[in-house]
Amino acid sequence: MLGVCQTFTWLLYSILLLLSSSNGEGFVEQPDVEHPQFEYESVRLPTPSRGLLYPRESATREVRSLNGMWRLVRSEASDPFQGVREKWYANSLRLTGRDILAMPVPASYNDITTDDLRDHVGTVWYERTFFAPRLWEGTQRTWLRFDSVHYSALVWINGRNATHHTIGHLPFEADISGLLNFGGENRITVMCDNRLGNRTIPQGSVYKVKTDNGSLPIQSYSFDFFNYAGIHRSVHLYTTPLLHISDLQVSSQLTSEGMGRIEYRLWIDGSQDSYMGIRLSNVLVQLRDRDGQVAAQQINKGIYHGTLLVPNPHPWWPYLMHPDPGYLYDLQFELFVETNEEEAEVMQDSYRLPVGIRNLNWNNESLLLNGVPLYLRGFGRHEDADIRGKGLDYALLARDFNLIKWIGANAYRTSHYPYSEESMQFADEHGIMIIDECPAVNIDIFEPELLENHMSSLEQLIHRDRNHPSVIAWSVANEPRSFKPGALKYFESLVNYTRGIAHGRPLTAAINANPSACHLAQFLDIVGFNRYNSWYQNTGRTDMIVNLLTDEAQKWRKTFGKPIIQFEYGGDTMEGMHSLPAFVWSEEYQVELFSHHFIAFDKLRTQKWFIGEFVWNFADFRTAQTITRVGGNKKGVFTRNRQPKEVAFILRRRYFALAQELHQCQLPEDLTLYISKKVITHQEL
Ligand code: GCB
Repeated sequence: MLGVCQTFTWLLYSILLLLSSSNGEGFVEQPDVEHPQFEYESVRLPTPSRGLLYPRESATREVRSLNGMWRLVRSEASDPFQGVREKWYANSLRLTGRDILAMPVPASYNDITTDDLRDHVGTVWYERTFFAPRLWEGTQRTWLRFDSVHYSALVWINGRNATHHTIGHLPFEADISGLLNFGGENRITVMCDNRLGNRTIPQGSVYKVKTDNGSLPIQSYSFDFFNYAGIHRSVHLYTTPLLHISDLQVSSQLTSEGMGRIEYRLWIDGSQDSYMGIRLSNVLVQLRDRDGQVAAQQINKGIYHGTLLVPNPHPWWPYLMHPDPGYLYDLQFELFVETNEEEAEVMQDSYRLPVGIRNLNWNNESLLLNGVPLYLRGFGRHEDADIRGKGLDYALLARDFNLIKWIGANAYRTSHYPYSEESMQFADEHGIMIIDECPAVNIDIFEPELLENHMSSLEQLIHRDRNHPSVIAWSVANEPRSFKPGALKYFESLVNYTRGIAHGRPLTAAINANPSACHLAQFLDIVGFNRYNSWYQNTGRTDMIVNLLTDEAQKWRKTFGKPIIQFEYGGDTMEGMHSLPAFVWSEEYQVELFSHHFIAFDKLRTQKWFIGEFVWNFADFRTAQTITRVGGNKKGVFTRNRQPKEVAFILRRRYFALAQELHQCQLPEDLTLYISKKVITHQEL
C-alpha cells in the first residue's frame, strides 16, 4: 500500500514539475527569444478531449450543484508546492494550521478579501464537503465537472487524486465513482495555480522582485485585463447510468428543397461490467419543436450516427434579422437496452440537446447565414465585474444580454477567451452571433510547447461549443505578434490543425500587425483587424480617422482577398467627464470618435467584403495596475456596473438603423426622443 502511495506522490510531483516548467520554470524570468528552428512536424497533436456534455437532468440523470461557500487556504508565494509536499489534500485544510477563508464558488478569489490575496502569485487550495447518496453506489456513475478553473487545477476526492487540468475558461470532468464514500460525507480539495509562463495560453512571466519584506514573485503579462483566478464557473456532480451517452455532435443545414437536415453522431460509454446482462438495442432520436411536437424522429439500431429530415423547418435566425430569432428545437436521445431476464427493452439513458437549424457559408467576399450576407455589428467583451471578477453571475449575464438587445447589436467576440457555457446557451436562445475566441491573447514567443497548448485550447473550445448555432466563427488568436518570423510556420501549423476540426465554421483572428508584415492573415477565412485611430495614434485628432481607416481596410482586402472585419476600435472614457469641445477621456470625445468611425464604416460597407464593426469594449473592465489605466480599461460603452455612457445612445441609433436598412426590422419606440417637427439629417449640415 505504501508503495502505491509513493508511486502516486511521485506521479503527482512529476505533474507538478511539468506544470511548473510550463509556468515559466518556477520563478526564473524567461528570456525573450525566438525558437525558429523547431520542427513543426514533430509537434504533438493534442489528445482529443472526451465527453463534457453540459450537465442536464433527465429521466436517467441527476445533477447536483457544488456551488456555494468553500474554504480557501493560500500557500506561501515563495513555496507554491508546499501543500503537495505536506499532503494538504490528505485531510481537511483546517489541519494545516493556516488561515482559512470563506470563499464563494463560482467567483475569482482576488477581490473577495481586503488583503493582498488580490495580487497573490502561485497556488491556493479550495475545499468543501458533500454527501453522496447511497442510492448512487454501483448503479450509477458519478461525475465531477468543473466548468472553469483558472489557470491550472489539481483535484482530490477524499485525499485521492481525481483529475487535473490546465488552461482556464474551459471545462473538465472525471468519473469519481471509485473515490466516493456513498451514504456518507466526502471531501473535495482543489489546488489552483494562477501562474502564467512562456508556454501557457495566454503567456506571461513570473520573476522575483526584492521588496522591503524580502524577495517575492511577481506575475507579469502583456494582455490588458486582470489575471483573475480561482474556480470561475460552476462545479457539478452529475450521474449517468453505467452505460450512457457520453458525447454528441450535431450539424444542421437547410436544403434547397426547403427541408431542415440534422446530422448527428453519438458516443456511448460503458465499462465491461456495465454491459453485464444487457445488450444495446437502439437509440431513439426525436426532434421536438418549441411546442413539444415531434418534428422528426429516427430509431437507430447499431450505428450511432444518422440524419434527421425536418419538413417545414423553423430556421435559426439572428436577432433583428427575423421576427422570431433564436428558434431552438429540442433534440432528444434515448438509449434502449435489452436485458437477459425480460426480453423487453428498457430505457437506459436519455439526454436532450437544444439545436438550431441553419446554414452557414462563406466565400472570399461574404459570410452568409441562411443565404443572407451578414453585416456584424457588435462588441468585443470581457467576463468581468466588481467583486466577482470573472466568476459566473446569472444576474450579470441576463443584464448583459438585455443591454446587447437594447442597443441593437447582433454579435460579439468572446475576447479574449471562451465565455461561460451558460452565455453560449443564452446567445443561442436570443439569436446573438458569436465569434468564439480561444485564450491565446498577445502570444509572442513562438515555440513547440506553446503551439501544442494553443492547439489544445482550440480543440477543447471547439469540442465544447461545436453544437451551438450561435457560433459563426472560431478566432484562433487576439493580437499575436504575427509580424515576427517565427509566426509564419507557427500559424500555418495551428490553422491547418484547426481547419481539420472546425466543424463547419470559418477561421478568423483579431490582428494588430500591419497587413504587409502579418504572417497569419493569409491562412484565415475572414481577416479581422484591431486599430485605435485617434486614440493610440493621432490622439485627439478625430479628423484623422476616415481616410486612415478606409485605406487600411482596403489594404487588408487587397493583400488577402478575404472578407474583412474591424474587431476593435474605441477610446477610454471616464463616465461623467465632459468637455466641449471634445477632449480625450471625455464622453464627448468617445461620441465624436465613434461617429467618425461610422462614416468610414458606411463608405466601406458599399464594398461587400467589409462585413462587420465591433466596438472595444462593451463595458469597462479591470486591468493590471498600470499608469495608463485609471481603475481599469474605460473603453466601455457601458460602465463596469452596466449603465450607459452617452455614446451608448448614439451606437444604439446606428445599430438599429443598420438593422432596419438591411433587414427591415421594427424600430423601438424610444429610439429617438421628440425634439422638433423638422429632423435635421447629417447631409443637411
Ligand atoms: C487591444 C487589445 C485589448 C485591449 C485594447 C486596449 O488591442 O486587444 O485587449 O484592451 O487594445 O484598450 O488597449
